[in-house]
Amino acid sequence: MRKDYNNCFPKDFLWGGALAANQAEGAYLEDGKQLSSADMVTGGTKDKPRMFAPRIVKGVYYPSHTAIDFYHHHKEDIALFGEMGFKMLRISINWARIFPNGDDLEPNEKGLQFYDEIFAECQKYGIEPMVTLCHYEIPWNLVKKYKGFYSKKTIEFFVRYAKTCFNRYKDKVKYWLTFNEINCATIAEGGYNGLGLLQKKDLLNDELIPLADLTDNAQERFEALHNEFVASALAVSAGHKIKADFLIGCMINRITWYPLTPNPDDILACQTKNRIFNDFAGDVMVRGSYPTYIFSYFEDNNIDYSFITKKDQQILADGKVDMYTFSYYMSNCISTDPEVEHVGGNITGGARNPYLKLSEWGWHIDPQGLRYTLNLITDRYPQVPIMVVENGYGGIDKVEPDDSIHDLYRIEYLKKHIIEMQKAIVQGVPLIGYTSWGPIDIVSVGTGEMYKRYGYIYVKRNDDGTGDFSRKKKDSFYWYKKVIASNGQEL
Ligand code: BGP
Repeated sequence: MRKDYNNCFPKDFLWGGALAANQAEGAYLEDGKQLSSADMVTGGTKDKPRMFAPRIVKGVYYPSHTAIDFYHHHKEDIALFGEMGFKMLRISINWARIFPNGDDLEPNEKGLQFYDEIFAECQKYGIEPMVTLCHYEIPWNLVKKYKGFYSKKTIEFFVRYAKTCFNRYKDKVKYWLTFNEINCATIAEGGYNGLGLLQKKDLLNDELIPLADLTDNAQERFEALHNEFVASALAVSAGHKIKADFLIGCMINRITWYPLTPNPDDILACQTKNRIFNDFAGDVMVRGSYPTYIFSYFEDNNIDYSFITKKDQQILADGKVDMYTFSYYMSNCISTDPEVEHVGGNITGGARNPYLKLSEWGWHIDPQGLRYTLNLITDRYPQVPIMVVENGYGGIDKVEPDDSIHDLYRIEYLKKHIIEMQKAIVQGVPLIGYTSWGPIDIVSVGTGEMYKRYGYIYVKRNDDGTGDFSRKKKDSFYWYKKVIASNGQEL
């Protein structure tokens, strides 16, 4: 019998929110932590605006130097998540807290203790943690010494770090993600993504790197991505040995692409875009092998793929992920006509879809696109459960004189996306959870600033460095609490 729309979320559906260490924690050199790649990249230039890089605003470094000081406010923040009724909190562990230089032989106990505390707080409120091991940052030393994941050595360091976390937290954490939005490395601008794939030539000192000085080399980028796949697969296999019931997932940035017109040129261009950006990484990680279409892409782009060895192929086949997780903020259009209007940024940009509204950042708002994407994923990987681990509305919030914040646009955005998830579930999508992005305001990855806010909880922290870090509930706080309490029935 067809499921009832109003009552379709599974009883144990994992409602919650998602954060990343470098966008929230601050305390960037505290308790033994050393620099991470996210601490080191500055803004872009006027012609080449920054993407995925912190920025210095009047002497205040964003995101990771201070951020919202989650490092010292986590008890208060997790209590607020508990009050909203969260079933799950997705965080990332900052690798440089655990292995400050990346290649250390022993972990930093103080760093490990910090996440012990986080998980203890989660437990207090019955919140299931989900951990991303690498969310857009690696220890800076690995970038300098080894060129990040371009070196096979970094695979070894990542696996040591992953095993350390698995062993330490195995009784507290069941859900793990290896790399955040790993597929962004298929695009030049997303290539370094805090993963240290690119670096300035002749890097000698710990100097901040302007984006414009980063170099891109597709050969190195795809080799580094391959090494991440191998590192991820080795971690999956090691994780399952440590605890058989771990659920370890891939995390893909899904920007669903539509052809702007029925012109076959647009349709084929769109197919290529979807294959390389949306499908490739998931295919490797869920199916355990490189898809055939990628080889002609490599050949067309003069990429020598002899780095895919027999041994690595076996590692990929042995380390398939248990679940498919993804972020979804928007869809985009592809056009082969250079004259058409384009909106959005480097990764997030595409041809303007006349049927959709845009966010303040030029992102197409497309709730139905989420259902379409969920259906595509289910058709492609019917064997694994699915989670939406990022989705949300980044906007400019206004604090009223009485400290209230009426973020109805955010409620509207989330509500429409949740309705489409309902429909997808009714259509048979095995969706097990939803962690919306930035449940508390954090530093934006795209702008490096605070004024693009996603939270249900407002953080009084401004880009000029003012603000006392106090937290306030927005209207969406009460709304999301109701959504969770009613298991998605009251929207
Ligand atoms: C995703 C990242 C997040 C996050 C989000 C929103 O790509 O995984 O780290 O920040 O996008 O992007 P932004 O902060 O640019 O609005």
